[in-house]
Amino acid sequence: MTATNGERLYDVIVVGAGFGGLYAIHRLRGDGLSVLCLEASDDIGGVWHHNRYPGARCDVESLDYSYSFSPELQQEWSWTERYAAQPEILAYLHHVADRFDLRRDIRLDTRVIATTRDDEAGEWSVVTAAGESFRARFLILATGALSSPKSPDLAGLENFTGAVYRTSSWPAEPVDFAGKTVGVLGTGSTGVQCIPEIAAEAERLFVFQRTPSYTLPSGNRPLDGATVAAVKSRYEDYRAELRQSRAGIPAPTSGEPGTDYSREEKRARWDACWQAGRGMPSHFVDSMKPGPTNDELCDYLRDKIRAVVIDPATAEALCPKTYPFGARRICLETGYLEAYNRANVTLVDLSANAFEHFTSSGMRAGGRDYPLDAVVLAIGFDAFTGPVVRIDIRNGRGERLAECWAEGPRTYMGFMTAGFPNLFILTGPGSPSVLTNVVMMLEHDVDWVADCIAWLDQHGISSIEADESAQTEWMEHVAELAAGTLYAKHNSWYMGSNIPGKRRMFLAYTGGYAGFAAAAAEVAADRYRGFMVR
Ligand code: NA7
Repeated sequence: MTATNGERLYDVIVVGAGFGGLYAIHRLRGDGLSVLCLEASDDIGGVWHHNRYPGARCDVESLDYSYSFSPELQQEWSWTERYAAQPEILAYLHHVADRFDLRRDIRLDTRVIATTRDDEAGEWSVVTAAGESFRARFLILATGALSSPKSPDLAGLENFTGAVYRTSSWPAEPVDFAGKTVGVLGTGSTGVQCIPEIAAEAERLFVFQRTPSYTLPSGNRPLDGATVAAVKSRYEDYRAELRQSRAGIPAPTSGEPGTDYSREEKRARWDACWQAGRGMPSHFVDSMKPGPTNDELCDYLRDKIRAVVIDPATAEALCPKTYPFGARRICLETGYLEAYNRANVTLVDLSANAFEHFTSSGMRAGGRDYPLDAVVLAIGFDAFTGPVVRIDIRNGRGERLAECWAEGPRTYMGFMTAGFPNLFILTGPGSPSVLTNVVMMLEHDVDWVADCIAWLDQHGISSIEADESAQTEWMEHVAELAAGTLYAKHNSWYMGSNIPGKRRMFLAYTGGYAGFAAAAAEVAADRYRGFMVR
């Protein structure tokens, strides 16, 4: 097809070649559509390409955090660990790209910086950093929820003459910390993963902590043949069960509230979860809700920290006290707490010794200088909206999406935002997104979008967009559900509160995968109720 300006017109342009983008190419191509995938990086893999810091690992089990669209792929790929490390996940994505011959539709080193809708032509014009332009009838942002790193708002960092590493864009070549004094900033999921690895290598490690995290032992281990074979023998049924769940991951539960049990009985149950590396959040049905069971679980987890970390002052500083378990993302760890028992590791509590600035040779906090050879920034992401608004997206009326979202993102079911026809977002704000097994969620969203495009084409409809009132209703529903959770009462990247100036609101749908998928299917079956077609 040819665009109105004489360029080639693709049916669909997909932005991003991570888990979502790769499956989108496969599915849309299978539907007979022409697809072009534009990827900013020099290779595929999305966040799994960039986040190659030491210790990087998924916090969803590998047998679950993998594609289900191909039974053959599912059978032929064998994960080696319960929680796959970054190199194995990246190798899997490369395998998928090769096996399904996806690379021929991907342009690497092609960063999309702007896109404008031409309403008359019914085309999206996409402009890249190199000044190239491409056109398509539909645009799909497969840009991920956690792919836009938070900018380092750290005074004096530009004066620091040592090495600065960002976990979110770790160098491809090996980094050698042997003999070095290293400082790590950030103790979220990423910091918790890389700190034990760096501690084992560096001469000296200072961990600069602003807010401590609740951590659970991951219970990671090599996957034995019998476990893998048991899942593979019934993979379709297993996936179907996950699709009926809240988060798309197994959540073993007693089905009972903790309030039915004494403190000692609860602690005995939690000890079993701690040993197994499984089931802590879900064992009691009220563990993750405000109330006495959650309060007791917080006490239990703080006692665990005190039991593992030998130095009492360090243990106390590592105990989260300003927010409850479940209000922020739970961090799975391997050797994290134990790392603080090493003679070469020092925790610097920035809540008591405030960060002042970087110097040419290190960092100053709480009136003290910390000489450093290298700094590792594990300071997080501008979640959900960052990857979308960093592209200059304009509709046919010249309105910028970033401005439309200035008071917070607005979508209908995460898929589309009113006023921007034929622009789809995978795992967009207002969808269950990062509260689920994201691979399952992405497959769902790709299928929903592909089915929608197929329906539009069958009916000779050229344009679809979210209806403003359906969108308002959806966002109110999202806010209403979130208001009853622990998340809404505390600060985290889920709330956008880690980014200065970002509107504070809960950015995901907390109603769970199964309910969301059922609602999305119902909307589609009802001729895309809540969307306007032309
Ligand atoms: P997170 O969970 O946002 O953690 C970032 C950490 O960095 C957190 O401890 C922050 O402290 C800290 N931080 C951020 N800015 C600063 C400054 N300026 N000074 C000191 N410390 C700072 O990001 P992660 O990458 O760990 O995890 C994100 C998700 O990615 C993860 O859940 C996985 O799903 C994948 P704060 O809490 O703001 O006080």
